[in-house]
Amino acid sequence: MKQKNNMGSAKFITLEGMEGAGKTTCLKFIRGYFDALEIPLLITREPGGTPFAEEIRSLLLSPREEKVSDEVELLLMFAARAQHLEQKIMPALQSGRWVLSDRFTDATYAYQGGGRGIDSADIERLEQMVQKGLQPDLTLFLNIPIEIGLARARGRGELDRFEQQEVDFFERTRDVYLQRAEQYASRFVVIDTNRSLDDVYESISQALDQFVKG
Ligand code: T5A
Repeated sequence: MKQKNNMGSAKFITLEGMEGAGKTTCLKFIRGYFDALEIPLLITREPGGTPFAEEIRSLLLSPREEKVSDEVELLLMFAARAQHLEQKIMPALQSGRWVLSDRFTDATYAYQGGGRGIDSADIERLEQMVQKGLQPDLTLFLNIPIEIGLARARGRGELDRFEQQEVDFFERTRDVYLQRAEQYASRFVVIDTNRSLDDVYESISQALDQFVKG
């Protein structure tokens, strides 16, 4: 069931994707799409988005020898999200500005739930506490076969703490994304990015046209 963000006409869009699926590449295209329509769009990211939350991002992504507990990872994701929502996302939506977040809570269900195996009921409790009912209006999920995405991501150089995981971690992560895309079909659009960028951009344009222009 589609839930509204209750912020008047300002929309909350999220961009999700497997490693190497092309989020950063596609974000530039999406920015151009909204610029052309003269819709002011705040682009931000998770974990991160504010100076404090970006410090939490560094903690989460830096490779380290000490094992980080799965629960700590989950709590830090939501700690960063709480800060991001309070300081950046909610004020923007309340002022009528559209927001696009590069990753949001679907990533937590996918990576911490699917990848790490944390019970989704625990994630849901934190989601309710932190988001107070806020849900994205549209989620674009960039999907790619794991091996191809990892090869692309690894081609960029040094790997972060998540990119160092094994293939089966990402298989579980992607399974959850796809389950959520079915469960929340009214807000999810799955985009196959194992194609030329022109084809990917065409699919993104179609999804955005349908969402923005109805
Ligand atoms: N995380 C995050 C959680 O575990 N829980 C959470 O709750 C949240 C919010 C950081 C990590 O945090 C985890 C998930 C992540 O592991 P991130 O910064 O979003 O999240 O990290 P990345 O997945 O690495 O995202 P990026 O946008 O940096 O990388 P992408 O998606 O890999 O995108 P991009 O554009 O850099 O593409 C990779 C390469 O592929 C090429 C590009 O040129 C680039 O070289 N490429 C293509 N090549 C051929 N054909 C195409 N169609 C191509 N598209 C891109």
